[in-house]
Amino acid sequence: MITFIRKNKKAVLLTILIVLNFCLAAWGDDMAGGAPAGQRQNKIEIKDFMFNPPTITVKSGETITWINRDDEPHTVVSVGKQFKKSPALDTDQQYTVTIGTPGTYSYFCSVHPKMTGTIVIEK
Ligand SMILES: [Cu+2]
Repeated sequence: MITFIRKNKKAVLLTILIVLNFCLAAWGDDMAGGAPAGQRQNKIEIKDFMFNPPTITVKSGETITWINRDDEPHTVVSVGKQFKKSPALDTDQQYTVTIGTPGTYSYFCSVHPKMTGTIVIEK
């Protein structure tokens, strides 16, 4: 009986640890976002020389943030110079733009011009 209780205690402790871990992970995610609550996060990850997602649709005035997950530097440059180009982004560096005018915006990485992406701005 005593061994059963001991084992049970271990299981309870383990469960608490797992739940705590989950909470911390969620909290960490929130902190990384940095945007006020209620605002949609439009994130584009740069990984393996690709913009992911390659096409993103956002509402006018919302922010769009790129984050470089590669070890190589990348940039974000509007094909039609419709928004300010980013500096070279090192690993884990971010770049954010806000576009107000609805339309379709193509962009590329000036270091690797084959890397392309599209932003669709809705009203
Ligand atoms: Cu690049």
